[in-house]
Amino acid sequence: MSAPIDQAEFINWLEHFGGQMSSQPASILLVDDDPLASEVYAEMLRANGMTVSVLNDPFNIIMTMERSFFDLVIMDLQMPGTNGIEIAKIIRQHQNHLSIPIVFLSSEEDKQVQMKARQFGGDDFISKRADLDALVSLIHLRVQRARVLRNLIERDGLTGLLNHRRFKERVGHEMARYRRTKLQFCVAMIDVDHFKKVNDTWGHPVGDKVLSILARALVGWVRKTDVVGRYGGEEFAVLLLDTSPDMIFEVMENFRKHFAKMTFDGLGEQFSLTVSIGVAGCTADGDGAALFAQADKALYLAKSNGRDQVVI
Ligand code: GH3
Ligand code: MG
Ligand code: MG
Ligand code: MG
Repeated sequence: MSAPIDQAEFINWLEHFGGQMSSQPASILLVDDDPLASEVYAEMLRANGMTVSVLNDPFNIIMTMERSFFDLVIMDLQMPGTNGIEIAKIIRQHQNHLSIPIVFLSSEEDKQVQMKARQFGGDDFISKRADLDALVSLIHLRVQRARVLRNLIERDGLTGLLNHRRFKERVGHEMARYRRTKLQFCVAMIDVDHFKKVNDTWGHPVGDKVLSILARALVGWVRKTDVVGRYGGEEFAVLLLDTSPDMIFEVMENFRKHFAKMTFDGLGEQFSLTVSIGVAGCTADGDGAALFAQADKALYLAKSNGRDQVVI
């Protein structure tokens, strides 16, 4: 139904605005109980342009993966008190980590064990005796494919923004971080005023174009570390980190004015639009859902007060 921006442009856009594409070094989590051997391996991978974190205690795997983002896990098969297959099972129990590639690295020659490793969520099995070039090219291939898949899963095809589900997850993570760090963050919900008229007057493709321009304008407006999502049809959401409600009010108020001055092309005729915005700041006792509800309520008030305004 909606015409996506073309593939090359989409990739470009992802690279520019936070999608992890080819240009960024692969970030690897190396899980091996042997501190010495794992450091040697890590250094070899670093020498090949990768960012490598080493985890010697496999039981900390989930905590480690929740703290930082990794493109791929390389795991030793034999570890004291557990083994790589058990740890892979644990990883795969978490929805967030369903698609991360897991490569087993082991001196294990037994084909049965190798098969079992694959059965329980391992993507590859590579011998510790295999040469480094083989490992490096395998990693690059896996990382590229995983990045493309992740972008398809997490992003909206029309605008390239994080989709509703992924955006909500991000807010959940920020909530958890807020409880640890007390660094305030805010959410804004942005809804185009009378957008249906755009479709009715100039057709759906013009409406689509407006939405992708609005998406870019929003991304350009906030800091690179802030997060912009497509919340629904013509509704967008922004997560502003380390920001108080007063600050977000001002940022969004300025955006509202900026957007109202933009003009769009409707089959040769110029037109402009306005947005209504609801903002809310995180609170110590609230959760992600409460924050969205509060921003949504503010948006509703902005609409019922006459649109083209920000309500906090
Ligand atoms: P309001 O000021 O109350 O928000 O009015 P509105 O017309 O913007 O809101 P309404 O919810 O009535 O209509 C939203 C419209 O957005 C209807 C739907 O067809 C359109 N829409 C949703 N997603 C897309 C999309 O991806 N592309 C296009 N072109 N239109 C979309
Ligand atoms: Mg071992
Ligand atoms: Mg609307
Ligand atoms: Mg709407």
